[in-house]
Amino acid sequence: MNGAESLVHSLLASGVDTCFCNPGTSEMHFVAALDRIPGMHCVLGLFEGVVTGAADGYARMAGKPAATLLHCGPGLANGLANLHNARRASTPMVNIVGDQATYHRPNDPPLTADAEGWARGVSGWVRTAEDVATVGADAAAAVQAATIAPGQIATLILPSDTSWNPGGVVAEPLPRLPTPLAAPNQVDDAAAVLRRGGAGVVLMLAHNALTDAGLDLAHRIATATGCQLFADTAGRIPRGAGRTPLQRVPYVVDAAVAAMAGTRHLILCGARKPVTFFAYPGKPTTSIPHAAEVHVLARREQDCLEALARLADTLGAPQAPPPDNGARPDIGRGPLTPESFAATLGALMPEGAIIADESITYGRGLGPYTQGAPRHDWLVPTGGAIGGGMPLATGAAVGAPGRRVINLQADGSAMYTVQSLWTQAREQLDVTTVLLSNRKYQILLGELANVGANPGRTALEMMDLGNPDLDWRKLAEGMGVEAARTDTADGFADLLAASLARKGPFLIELLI
Ligand SMILES: Cc1ncc(C[n+]2csc(CCOP(=O)(O)OP(=O)(O)O)c2C)c(N)n1
Repeated sequence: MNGAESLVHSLLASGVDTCFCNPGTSEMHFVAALDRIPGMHCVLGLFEGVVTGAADGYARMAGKPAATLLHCGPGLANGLANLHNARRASTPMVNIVGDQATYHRPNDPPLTADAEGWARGVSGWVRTAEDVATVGADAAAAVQAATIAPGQIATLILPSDTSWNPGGVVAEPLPRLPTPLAAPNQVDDAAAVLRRGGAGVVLMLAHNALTDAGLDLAHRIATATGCQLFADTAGRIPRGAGRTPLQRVPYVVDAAVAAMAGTRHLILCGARKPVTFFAYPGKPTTSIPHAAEVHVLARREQDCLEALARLADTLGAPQAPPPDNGARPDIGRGPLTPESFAATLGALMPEGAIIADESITYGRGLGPYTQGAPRHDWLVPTGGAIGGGMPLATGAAVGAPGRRVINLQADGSAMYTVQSLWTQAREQLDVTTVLLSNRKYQILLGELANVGANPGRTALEMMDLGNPDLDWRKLAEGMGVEAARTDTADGFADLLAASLARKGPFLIELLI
């Protein structure tokens, strides 16, 4: 058995059975091993940003890490932005990065780069395999590291001779490391705040508090005390009928400050204290008032769900009647607007839908329209690096077969990782892409004004995607995905309904 074979066997033994790949010469033995050893689902991405973003989407839905296969430092570097998004979502992931043979590296061949250095900025665990005999053990350690709560990226760099040399040893899976519990005083402090009355108290949830069990507990606590419930920017937010609705801190600073204005106490359950995306001249950088007190019910690496359960018990919060999320909206008719678009989505999205939301400006009003829709999960590119949406949708469809993925996708962001469509076609994934074609970087037009800059011709041209116009039907069809275009609310409703009734990927170019 060579090192590559021991690596594949060890990954499978540790429960990693899906690998998003973009290989090169130094990974040929790994690819050959994938061929010989059954059980690993290999998915090709035609750019590394697709590979890493898809591994992120997969893990968010499957609840376990995928592996990626990346080619040397530059291949890893191409995938960094979506690794950044995955890191901000605390997504578990195991990167396998092929590299020069140990004895060839000193010759400084062209693809030699500081792969470890590039990996370190996004990974919680980095190791370069040094010996064929321990490659299997390295793989098991990588999986163990990736699954440390709340989840992190583990990167194993694999010199090609550790891959092809004989003497590989399959490693047994390592136990999952226990998640520390919140200390008693963390729970007691939160309970004391809530006992004084929930008005002005915000409970902000993240990680495993954002599960059905966590939402039920939070609903009990909120019903008993009157506190408000918020979700932190998170990898996956469960939503829809019967589930406690959570507020989100808006992106726009003034709206964020307004949303949090009444906060006297902020209780963090795995969440970060909310800060604005950027600083703007003369504006605050945190959305909560300065006088608000911050309490930590659970730190991100602690068991947030368990802390929430102890808090509910300490408060004696009884079972509460199910939340009323309001009725599902009717299909949006009349002119095509963000509201009619949102209403149609809320009216038609099926039970179990997965929404991969990179709608940027056009989707800001989606929350209330989709709250009463059947149960679904909401995924966003958590790190603000655009180009995450299409890969997330692709990986989510691999990680949750049988569920329909709806990718709400702004056009500018789509162009970063448009190759995702090809993977969707090849894997025949059930993804409906709603391509929101405004032919501009609309958000940046707003940002230009927010920073107080003057919109001159050159500045405006840097935010204009027209001249030439992108033809999304041709782009999609050129990658094997059927597509149709519409610029009306009725047309959107018809196309969305039709796409949901079929198998495989479909793209709706919505001229907005
Ligand atoms: C990796 C990365 N590159 C660039 C940016 C800066 N950026 C933020 S939003 C944006 C444009 C988004 O345009 P689009 O996706 O078309 O959405 P719209 O604003 O039109 O709704 C850009 C370039 C970023 N956030 N991340």
